[in-house]
Amino acid sequence: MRTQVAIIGAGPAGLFLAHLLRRWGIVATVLERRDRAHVEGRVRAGVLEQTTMDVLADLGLDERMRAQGLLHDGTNLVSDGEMFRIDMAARSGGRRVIVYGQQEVMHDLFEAAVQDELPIVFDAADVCLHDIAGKPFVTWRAKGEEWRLDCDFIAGCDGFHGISRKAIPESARRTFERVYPFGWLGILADVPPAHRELIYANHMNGFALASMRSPTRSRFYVQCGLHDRIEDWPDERFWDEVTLRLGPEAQVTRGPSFEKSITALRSFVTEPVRYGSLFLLGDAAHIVPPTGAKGLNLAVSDAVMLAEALAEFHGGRPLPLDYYSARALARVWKAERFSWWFTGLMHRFPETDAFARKMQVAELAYLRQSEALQTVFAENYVGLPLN
Ligand code: FAS
Ligand code: PHB
Repeated sequence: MRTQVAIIGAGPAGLFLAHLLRRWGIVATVLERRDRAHVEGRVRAGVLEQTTMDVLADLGLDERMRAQGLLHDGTNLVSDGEMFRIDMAARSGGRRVIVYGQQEVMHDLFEAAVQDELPIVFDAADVCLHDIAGKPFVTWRAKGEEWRLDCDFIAGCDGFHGISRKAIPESARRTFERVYPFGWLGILADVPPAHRELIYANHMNGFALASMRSPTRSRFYVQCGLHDRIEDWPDERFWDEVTLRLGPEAQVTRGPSFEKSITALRSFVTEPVRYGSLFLLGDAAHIVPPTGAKGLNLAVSDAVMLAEALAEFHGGRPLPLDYYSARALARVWKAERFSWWFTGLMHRFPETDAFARKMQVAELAYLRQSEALQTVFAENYVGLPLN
C-alpha cells in the first residue's frame, strides 16, 4: 500500500490533519491503535479557541458545534471568595471561546471521515515507523496479518505515550519539562452549570474549576494530591469541597457523578518537531496543564501549520516544510507560557510560602483592576493568531 502521508493516531491532531490535507488534495491514511468508540469516548477537553472554531468552519464541520456549543464572551476568576469577570470578547476585538466537548468534536470529525471516505485503520496493533530519515514506511498488525504502508511523510499524532516521538534519536531532540506537585480530579454530572460562564477559583484548599458540557451537564475539577485515589473522593466530599472553593457566587447543584478521573499536570515540549520525514503534532510533541484549556487547540494549530506546509511542498515550494518546526513551536511556547502562568496563579503549591502567596494575591488584584493585563489574558485565552 502507498499513501502520501501516514498519520499515526486518530485523536484531534490526526483527524484535523487528515481533513485539512484532503482539502489540499493530499492523500493520507490514519492508523489508530484503538477502536472508534474508545477514541470518541474520551472526556478530555471542553473549550475551543476562536482559532479552532474558525478551522472547523473552514472545513464546513461546524454545524453541530454552532447548534449545541455554548459561546462564551467572558470567564470568571475567584480570589479569596470574591469573583470578578474578564470580558474576553471586549478585550480581544470580539474573539471568544465555545464550550463544546472533545467527544463532540471527535464525533463530528469521524462522521465527516466516513462521508468523505477518509481511510482510517482502527485497531492497528504494533505500529512501527521505518527509515524515517530516508524512504519512510510504516508497518502494523491487524486482523491477524502484517501490513506495510509506504509514504512520503509520517505525521506522529499518537499522543504523549505514543511511539512517534521516541522514533527520533535522543541525540537529535531536546525536551523541556515541568511536572506540577498536584493533580486535577474531574467529574461529569447531569446537573445545571454553576454559572453561565466558567469559574476558575484560587482557594486556600486548592484550585477549583466550574465548567460544563451543556445546559444540563456540568464538568467540575478540584486540585487534588498527586497520590490521591478516586476512592478518596466520594461524591459527597467532592461536592463539599468544590462548593467551598468556588465561593458564594457559584450556584452548585449536587448530583451523582457518572465519570470521575484524576489527571496529572505537566508542561512538556520536545524540540525539534521534525526529523527527516517525520513530523510531530499535538500531545506527541507538547503537553500543557489544562488550566489554560490549550491542549486540543494546540493540536489543531499544529495540524493547520503542517497541512499548509505540505500543500506548499506539493506546490513546488519546499521551504515552508523546513519552517514547520520553528513556526509550530513558536505558538506552542506562547501557549506553554500562558498555561504555566495561569496554573501558577490559580493553584496552591506545597512550597507556596507567605511571600509567594502575597504575590498571587497581588497579581490577582492587579488582573482584576488592569485593562492591560485583562487584554493580555483575553488574547491568550481566546487563542493567539496562527502566524
Ligand atoms: P490524543 O492523545 O488525543 O490522541 C492520540 C491518539 O493516538 C489516540 O487516539 C491513541 O489511541 C493513538 N495512539 C497512541 N499510540 C498509538 C500507536 N502506537 N499506534 C497507533 N495509534 C496510537 N485539554 C483541555 O484543553 N482541557 C481538558 O480538560 C483536558 N483534559 C485532559 C485530560 C486528559 C486525561 C488528557 C490526557 C488530556 C487532556 N486535555 C485537556 C488535553 C487533550 O485535549 C489533548 O491535548 C488532546 O487530546 C491532544 O490531541 P492529540 O495530540 O491528537 O492526542
Ligand atoms: C473542561 O471543560 O473540561 C475544561 C475547561 C477549561 C479548562 C480545562 C478543562 O481550563
